[in-house]
Amino acid sequence: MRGLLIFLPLYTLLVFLYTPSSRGQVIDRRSVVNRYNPTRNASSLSTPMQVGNGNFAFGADITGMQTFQPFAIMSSWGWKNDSLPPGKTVQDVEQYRGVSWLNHGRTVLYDFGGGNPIEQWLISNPNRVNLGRIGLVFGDSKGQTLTITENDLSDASQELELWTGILTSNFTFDGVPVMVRTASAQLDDTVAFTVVSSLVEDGRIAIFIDFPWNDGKTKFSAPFVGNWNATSNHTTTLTTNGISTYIAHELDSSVFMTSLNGDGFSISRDSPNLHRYSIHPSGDSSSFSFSAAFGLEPKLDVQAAQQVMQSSVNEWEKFWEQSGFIDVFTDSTDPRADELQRRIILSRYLMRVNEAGDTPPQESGLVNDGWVSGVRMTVPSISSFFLICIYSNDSTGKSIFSSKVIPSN
Ligand SMILES: *[C@@H]1O[C@H](CO)[C@@H](O)[C@H](O)[C@H]1NC(C)=O
Ligand SMILES: *[C@@H]1O[C@H](CO)[C@@H](O)[C@H](O)[C@H]1NC(C)=O
Ligand SMILES: *[C@@H]1O[C@H](CO)[C@@H](O)[C@H](O)[C@H]1NC(C)=O
Ligand SMILES: *[C@@H]1O[C@H](CO)[C@@H](O)[C@H](O)[C@H]1NC(C)=O
Ligand SMILES: *[C@@H]1O[C@H](CO)[C@@H](O)[C@H](O)[C@H]1NC(C)=O
Ligand SMILES: CC(=O)N[C@H]1CO[C@H](CO)[C@@H](O)[C@@H]1O
Repeated sequence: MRGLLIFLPLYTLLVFLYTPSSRGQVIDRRSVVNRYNPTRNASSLSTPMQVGNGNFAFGADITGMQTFQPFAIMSSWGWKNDSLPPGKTVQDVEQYRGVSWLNHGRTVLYDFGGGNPIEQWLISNPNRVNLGRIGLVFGDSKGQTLTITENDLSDASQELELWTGILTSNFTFDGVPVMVRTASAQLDDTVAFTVVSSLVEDGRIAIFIDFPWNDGKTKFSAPFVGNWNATSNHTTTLTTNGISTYIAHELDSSVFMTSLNGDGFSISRDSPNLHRYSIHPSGDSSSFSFSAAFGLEPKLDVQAAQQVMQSSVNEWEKFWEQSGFIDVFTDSTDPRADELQRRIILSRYLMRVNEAGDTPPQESGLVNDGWVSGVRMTVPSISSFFLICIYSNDSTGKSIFSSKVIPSN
């Protein structure tokens, strides 16, 4: 009886705590998320808009592509080793030893201080490769390609819808409106675009795809990775065999494949000395959809842009709906709540694009190597902690740690 008396108030309290009405109303996640959609009117030179899936990220300029800025396309699997320093062998690399320092009474071997050129080679390798660049080409009414800059566009406005992962970019060129939609597939590493404009119908818009040389020297140069001038140090080869269209990009001993799909198009190499290819829509529609799948093997069944967009909508919605969610903003009277909520939402978007891959990279993200060695095991474990928080959900798919901050006054 005494036990019951003791436990009764506790039991009552628990019932009270778990009564749905006392847990507050369901968070309107969609409106909380989309409140913080990033918008722009010009490219940022330091911070591209990003679409991606954790294993793959694409940085976009104001056109929703990489027309004016060669932002990177990077992945969790796209790595390369530079050739060894002249006269050095794999054995030399394996035998490299850094300095030994006395640390708390014992000798600890560190990886630095072992002497160049091997030390520098180890710093530079492996390096994550910028897989390419995809942008728009503008032409005049006679079909001549124009050299233009971002200043030639007007009325630029861009919005990344965080809820769906779809980036919409509107601008006017030569008095004609253009809309570009950009998204990343979620279950493979494909980026897709839909370009809508009468310029497409008039044959005045094409797409280019280009490939940089990569080596350890540009490892830390995010958001611009790769060297676009060393065209003779690497090769690209276009294959169009009626079933598939793909470009093989070979750098030292690494080969990366870019497989293409789209509404009818023709593709040609701009020049044998360049790694730049032009893709011309062949239909007479005012809309052109195009997708590029990246991988170590050519892909026969590259998802159409429509499928990629749908995959983006489905998986992002699932992510926002089914993972843990924190709403500090709704009903809060604290003026700081809005900014805190904005940072929570944007961090979660960036974490999922940059850190939620099969092997999460260092904390600077998928497109910014940021650390000396290629692999850094401590950081994935820290990242995993955040990922566990982000992905935690109960069996019904509902958040297990939605929370609300009660206004402090
Ligand atoms: C780079 O070289 C190291 C050491 O030989 C090797 O273990 C690794 O697999 C190589 N990575 C790539 C991407 O070639
Ligand atoms: C800037 O972009 C926003 C949306 O991204 C748009 O509403 C606004 O009209 C744009 N402003 C200008 C000057 O283009
Ligand atoms: C882009 O244009 C479309 C069609 O006019 C419009 O629905 C959309 O809101 C615009 N988006 C931005 C970011 O300007
Ligand atoms: C490479 O080319 C770019 C323009 O494409 C230029 O800005 C850069 O200075 C060049 N770099 C070198 C090392 O020549
Ligand atoms: C390209 O190859 C040439 C010849 O091997 C070499 O001298 C040059 O340093 C290489 N360029 C880069 C950027 O690695
Ligand atoms: C991390 C985790 O448990 N994720 C699960 C969340 O819920 C969805 C749908 O119920 C599962 O598919 C995930 O595996």
